[in-house]
Amino acid sequence: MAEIALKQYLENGDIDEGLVSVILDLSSVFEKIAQSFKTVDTGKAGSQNVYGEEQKVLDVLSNDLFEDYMRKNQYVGLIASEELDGEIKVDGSPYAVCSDPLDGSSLIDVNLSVGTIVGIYKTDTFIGSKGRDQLASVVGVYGPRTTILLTAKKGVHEFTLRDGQFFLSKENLKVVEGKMFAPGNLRACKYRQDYTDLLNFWVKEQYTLRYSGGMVPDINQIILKGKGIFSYPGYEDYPDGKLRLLFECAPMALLMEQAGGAASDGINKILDKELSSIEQRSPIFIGSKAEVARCEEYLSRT
Ligand code: P6P
Repeated sequence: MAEIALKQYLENGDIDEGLVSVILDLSSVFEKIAQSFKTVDTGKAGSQNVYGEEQKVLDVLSNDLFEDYMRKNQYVGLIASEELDGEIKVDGSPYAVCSDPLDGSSLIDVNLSVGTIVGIYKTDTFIGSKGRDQLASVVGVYGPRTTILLTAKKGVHEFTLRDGQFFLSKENLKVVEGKMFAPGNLRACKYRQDYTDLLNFWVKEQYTLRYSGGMVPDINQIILKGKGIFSYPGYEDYPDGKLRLLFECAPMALLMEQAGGAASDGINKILDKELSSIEQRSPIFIGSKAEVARCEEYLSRT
């Protein structure tokens, strides 16, 4: 494959110049976040985010990079971040960008892969939006290599960082069927026979277990391997589970649907759920169409 740089790919792809500008700025944010792991303390920042979760130094640094670049981008008028309170009006510019700047930050001090999740809309408020309104989803994946999974609703493509630039490494990624599972929140089995039965199916069918505790690397693996299912249900104490609809579930769901897969909360498609609050959480079952359908079937059992 001839080396195609991200900027060239976007400009050749008939994508709005504002969206190109935002995506290129995000790629700079990802590069700097990846660089920070080599030098910055992996410890606690001594502060909490709006959810009362203890922030790591790298959480704050990643958010600062995201916020700084987006505030300075002439096309961005609204931002929201898992590390900030509510949505922040920058100006009247058309694009709205939401992010989990460093998903899975607790995995860094055990040297596991993490990522940055970003959804891009054209709106003046995220409230009332649906994931299907996103114009693009851009996910930074920090593993042995630094990569980007990107969709601007024209398929899903991977770009890899090399010598300070992102180059196209995989084009038109597709998810079909295959026996691989990333089962989250197993503690729900204490209360939910339906989820226990679903897990027993995967185990008895000898599915390959691939769960790292990082939503980004776990779903990145499903998209790159082209198969599998990631599950994170709720249960009575936490009926909506742990993962945020705006910052995590919706951007990942857009990538998965664009790759020919599906994403559901067990009943409804993630991308059709209307956002009622910035911090809204959602159960999520995301992967190949047949596996998501299987989840919905098992989880409809009482
Ligand atoms: P658990 C990381 O904290 C995260 O938000 C996702 O990246 C990941 O999929 C999930 O939580 C892991 O949750 O309950 O397995 O620790």
